[in-house]
Amino acid sequence: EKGVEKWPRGEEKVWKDGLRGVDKDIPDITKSFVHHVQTSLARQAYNLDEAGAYQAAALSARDNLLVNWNETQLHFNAKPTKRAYYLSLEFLMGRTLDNALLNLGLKDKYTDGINKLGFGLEDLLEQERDAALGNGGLGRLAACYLDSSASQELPVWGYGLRYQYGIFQQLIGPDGSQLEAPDPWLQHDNPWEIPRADVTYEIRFYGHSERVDGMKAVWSGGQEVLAMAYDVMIPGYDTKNTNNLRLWESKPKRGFDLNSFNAGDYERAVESSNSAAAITSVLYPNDHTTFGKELRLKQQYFWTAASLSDILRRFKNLGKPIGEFPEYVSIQLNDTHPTLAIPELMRILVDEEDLSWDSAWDIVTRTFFFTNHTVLPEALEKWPVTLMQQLLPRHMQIIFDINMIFLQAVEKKFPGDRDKLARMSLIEEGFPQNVRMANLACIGSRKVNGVAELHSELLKATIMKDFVEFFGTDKFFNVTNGITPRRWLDQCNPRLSQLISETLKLPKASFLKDLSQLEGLLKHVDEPGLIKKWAAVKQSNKERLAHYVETTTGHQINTQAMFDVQIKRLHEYKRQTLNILGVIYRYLKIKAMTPAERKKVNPKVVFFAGKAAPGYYIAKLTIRLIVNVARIINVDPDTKDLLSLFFLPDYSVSLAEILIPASDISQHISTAGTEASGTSNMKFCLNGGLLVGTVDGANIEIAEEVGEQNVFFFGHLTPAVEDLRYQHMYHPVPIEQKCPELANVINEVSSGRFGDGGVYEPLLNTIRQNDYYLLTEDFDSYIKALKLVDEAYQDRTEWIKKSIRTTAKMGKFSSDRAIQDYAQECWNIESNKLP
Ligand code: B1H
Repeated sequence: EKGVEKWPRGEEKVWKDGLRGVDKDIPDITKSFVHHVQTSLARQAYNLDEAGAYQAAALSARDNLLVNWNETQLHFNAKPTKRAYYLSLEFLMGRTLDNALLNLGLKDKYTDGINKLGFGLEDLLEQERDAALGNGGLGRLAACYLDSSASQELPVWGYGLRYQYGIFQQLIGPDGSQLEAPDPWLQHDNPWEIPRADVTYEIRFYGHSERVDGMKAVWSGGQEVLAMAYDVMIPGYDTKNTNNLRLWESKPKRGFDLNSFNAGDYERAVESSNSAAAITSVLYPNDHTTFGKELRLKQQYFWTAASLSDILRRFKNLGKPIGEFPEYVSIQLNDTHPTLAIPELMRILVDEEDLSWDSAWDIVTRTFFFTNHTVLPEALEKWPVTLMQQLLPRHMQIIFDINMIFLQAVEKKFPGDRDKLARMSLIEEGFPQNVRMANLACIGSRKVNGVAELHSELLKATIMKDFVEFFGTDKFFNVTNGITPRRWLDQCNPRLSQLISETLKLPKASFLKDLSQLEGLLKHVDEPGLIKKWAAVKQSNKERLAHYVETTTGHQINTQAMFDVQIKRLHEYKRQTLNILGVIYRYLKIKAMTPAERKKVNPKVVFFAGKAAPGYYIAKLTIRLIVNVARIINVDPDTKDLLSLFFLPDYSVSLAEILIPASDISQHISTAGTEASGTSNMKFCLNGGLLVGTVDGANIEIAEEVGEQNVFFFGHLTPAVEDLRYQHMYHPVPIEQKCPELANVINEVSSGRFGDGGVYEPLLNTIRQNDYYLLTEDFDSYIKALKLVDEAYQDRTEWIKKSIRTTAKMGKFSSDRAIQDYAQECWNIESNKLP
């Protein structure tokens, strides 16, 4: 990438032949595998275990990716091209090998080759650890977007952090509670990254900022650390285009703090080198909450500063004037986490590039685009002014300056509206004063979007209301989230993908690149042959899950039962508590039945999985309750054939890939207006699972696509929520009156039916008292919806038809569509396919 005067050096033909040499060897999988066993792993046939064989297979696949990666970079460097950058603190990538082979179109060849060498590819795939550099939906969305960008040959790079520890490993303790263990995923070799020791930047913290003339300043002193790049190859599907995800690692600057060494203070020098390495050591596991921790702010600045330096260097290689920066660069801010990029670009342009404040602000506000992912108040990022002043003195000055100029404009437009000024200010007054990152992200960006229709409307009506009045509505828009059909159909459910291909008489690549083609299934819905095969695929996926559960927990599962799944981060707003209380209700119901009545019950297996933030007490209590209810009901001879319950520990992308294809029905039951979009809802439906849910997030758009008769909606609607909460606050009605069925379930828990009832009091009290998430309001309609689900499941043929219709209408939810929305509405970039 660095501008060499003439390239290649030496003779071009020799270089090209060399490349073709690699190309030619690609199909020769066994050769490249054996080669890596011998040279990269220094092992031999007789001592190669599955872990080693995975490594060899991965290294061999990596060779293919590298060739494509290099060619892609050359291709896009050949002429000035506008690029987009996706800045995200989270990339929840999961495993890579299977995805790489599918995208390269080499899966069959590898299956054969590896067979010949005495291994099974499926077993080797299981050896890979997930790259779990994210909390949940927001991080997985970033990963899907990278896949779609590469697959559509768009010049998009991701920028993130190379955490030493991904999201924690979840264990379940003897009493049923969640325990957390570290996830040192890099202690195993990671063949999917390329260390770039030559791509480093110095990042400053602390020190002081001195104004020079006017708006300009000099920031100096403090502490400097080094950011080093690691590149992760992102192969497109059915294309040579291979994009890049650049992750930064923090390191002590070489010769770091020489002064301390010279002064003989070896210990201090070592300590500060530890503190440099600490910046990228761990992913914060507090999904949806901000903690104001200094190290997190350090992560955010370290990452945005390194990424911007890198982006600016690449831009400068084009030799264009700085004023044209937004013509070549678009930067998407994945939530407010990278918002410091806004004052950082101002600092570079004003202090280092000598631009006037106004020209700099013009460039900034044409470069950035901001996606909001939640309207929950606890997730709105705020940073204490005092902390920011200390850690980033120059940025704090810039933020104050931006604010002053902005508030003057607001005052001009809405004279005398002091409340409005206070609400729109970048600074929240109080003790301490805080910087409001969402306000900064909004005013520093060209456009602002939410992640589903309802959410984007709520954004405009709530946290962005004043900004809509000020900027006008055009700045605000919607991009409904999407998921990549490569991983979430073809990879996780190869048999369904195959069946679809046969039914549509189309190669897989056809609908995997244009998911709207699934609609072609509609005209086959009534064919008995398809119905039978469709049911058989679901059945085999249920058996695969049952096998997984049996080998990991020892429990046998009735695969004839309906599989009901809720898998997502544990959070009160997602209402796993509603689900588990519903399970108890069902259990008590069956217990009270006569044997004859029990014969009519629809057998059901309920699965939960998901992690709770380590400090989220109520969410952890919910896990404990689920686990302990399971321990009772799974061994109750009266009910165990009709109802069983599993909390599968350590939810991950890889576990989702087993659970989702196996589900008959999945639950997306957030209090209306709280789940911005949800993306697993799309994954279940794409795999022919039906959905029970509230009228929230992307559930609404799914129902619009598949028809309301194919989803099971329940609960109050968003406009009612505010009033209901008000009533709960000021005119509370005892739960026995409001919802006697639920009151009864709660009493059973409380009285110790599932182990020490006292343990759960704090959880139960959230319902008895404020009931902020309105379980008492929605419980009855929830139970009714589940009853409709049971009834619908009785007519299996009709159910399968619903399933086929659901899959058929999922085209809209491809992340390819979502990325096109961003490419056209925001980034103004074009596809460019490698020859
Ligand atoms: C979503 C987050 C989130 N919204 C803060 N907000 C975090 C906020 O570590 N933090 O500080 C981490 C995550 N995540 C999710 O984004 C929404 O809840 C989902 O509804 C949505 O589908 C997903 C992707 O847009």
